[in-house]
Amino acid sequence: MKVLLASPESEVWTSRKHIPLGLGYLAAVLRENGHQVGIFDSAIEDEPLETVVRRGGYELLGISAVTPLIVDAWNMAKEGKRLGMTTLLGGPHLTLMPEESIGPEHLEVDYVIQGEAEQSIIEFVDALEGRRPMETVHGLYWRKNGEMQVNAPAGLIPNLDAIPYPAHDLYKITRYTNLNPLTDGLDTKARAYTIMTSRGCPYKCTYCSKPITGDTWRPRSVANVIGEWRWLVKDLKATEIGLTDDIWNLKLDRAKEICRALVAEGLNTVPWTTVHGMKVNHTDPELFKLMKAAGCRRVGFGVESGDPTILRNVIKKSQSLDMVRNAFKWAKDAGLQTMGFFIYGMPQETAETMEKTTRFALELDPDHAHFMLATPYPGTEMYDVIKQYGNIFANEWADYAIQSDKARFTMPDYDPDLVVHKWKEAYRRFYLYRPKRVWEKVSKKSFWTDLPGTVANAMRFFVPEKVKVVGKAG
Ligand code: B12
Ligand code: SF4
Repeated sequence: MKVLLASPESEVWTSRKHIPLGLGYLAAVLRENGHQVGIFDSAIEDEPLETVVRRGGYELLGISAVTPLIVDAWNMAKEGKRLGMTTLLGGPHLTLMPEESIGPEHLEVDYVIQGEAEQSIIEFVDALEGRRPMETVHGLYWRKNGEMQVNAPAGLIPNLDAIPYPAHDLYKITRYTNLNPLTDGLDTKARAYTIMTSRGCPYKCTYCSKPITGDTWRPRSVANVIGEWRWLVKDLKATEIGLTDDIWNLKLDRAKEICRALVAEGLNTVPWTTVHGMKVNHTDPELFKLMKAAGCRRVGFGVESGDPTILRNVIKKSQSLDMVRNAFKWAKDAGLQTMGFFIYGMPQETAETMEKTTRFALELDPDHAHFMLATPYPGTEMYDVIKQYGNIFANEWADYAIQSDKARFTMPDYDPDLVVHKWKEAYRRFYLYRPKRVWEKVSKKSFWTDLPGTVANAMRFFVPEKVKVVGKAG
């Protein structure tokens, strides 16, 4: 079958210019099973979908969506139906809310697959071509005689070494800018690929939506990881690599083994970063030294809060402030750039707790700080708590994007205006009010070459908003 796997154009995530790894995995299994497959990533295409579909003669359109992009995905499915294609949706949002897209309001969607789909998509294409009953396709939501049918779930893939490497060769790699200009990218002109060395995470942070990869950590073997890394470096000429695991360093020994193997294989010439962030309590000084030797340039850490009570009881991060301090110190001592992720406005947050977070960011002083507004994704504990005690403002799924600068909910004794104020203030205090930081920014070439972007960000974060602030704001 001729299958086009697609990522919709984002109206909410303008800076995204990185490869859609999940589609690469699906493309690889489809290809391995004899199907003709293409990847259409709207973020970087220079032709309309229609042109690509007609030229390739594609019959099936498989669209991926995270929550903020689901409306874009439905629109793309409408276009697919107009072109006479069968439409299939999958990805994080569809795993959380599969029924929404197969209901009567979305007849543009023919099928939904829930969860990791490397096995189900092959079963599904087999069923479409009449080689097995549709009822036997795992994780499938579909309509039979107008009624919704829900098949048996797919479950997590136990042995990740058994699936092929993502079809990295199908990405139009020169069109991607970098991993993420806001946080992870080292070089905006890089041939930047991503790699996932494990899936899943046993922690249960209350804001984290991990519908796809789940709670069971499943590592790939070191040999399997190194094989893909070698392909990226030697054959595909990667100039930057991003690790996108939920938690690649869960087992310290394995993380060190990967680093040693990168050195032994001479693959440490291409710089890499930890995109999603590392968990601070699974680190030691030796790990960072090995990472540095293995080519790592920058490490990200989920710090989240500077208030121990919010960290322990509200976020349930299972890490202490001292663990965070140690990890930053060890990483800096090893000569790595650091990046911190911080959240503003979790339930129960006050001016005091958010002030502690800002002060903690200033104390840690990472090379890059990424301050985010708390966002209640469906399926998280945070979402359930707010649904029970508060009120979620988001009317549309697009409001769930980090880029929309609005508080997303309110609760008793919680001030959403104050949250936005403290969040923006954190950017100003970290980047604007310190001469060292201002100099770092203006002395970078990108500051001047991307002047419109620079000005837009400055307006967004650095112009103080007029807001009535309740409580003590640091
Ligand atoms: C790395 C990452 C990023 C990086 C991407 C960098 C890069 N170069 O890849 C950055 C920082 C840019 C990023 C941005 C965002 N991210 Co992000 N990200 C991730 C992370 C950690 C890994 C993604 C990945 O590589 N997955 C690997 C592949 C194998 O998984 P997959 O893509 O889900 O694909 C599988 C299935 O979903 C399914 N599938 C996928 N597509 C399709 C399509 C069809 C037709 C079918 C049948 C099946 C199917 O099959 C695939 C193979 O098993 C995930 C967490 C996670 N564990 O997945 C979060 C995650 C996907 N991100 C998330 C979010 C919220 C975002 C943002 C929306 C943030 C925001 N609010 O703006 C943006 C959206 C960007 C965008 N337009 O896609 C959430 C999504 C939650 C949700 N409810 O949708 C996740 C799950 C994190 C979390 N735990 O909360 N992200
Ligand atoms: S935030 Fe990170 S550590 Fe916490 S549950 Fe999600 S993936 Fe795991």
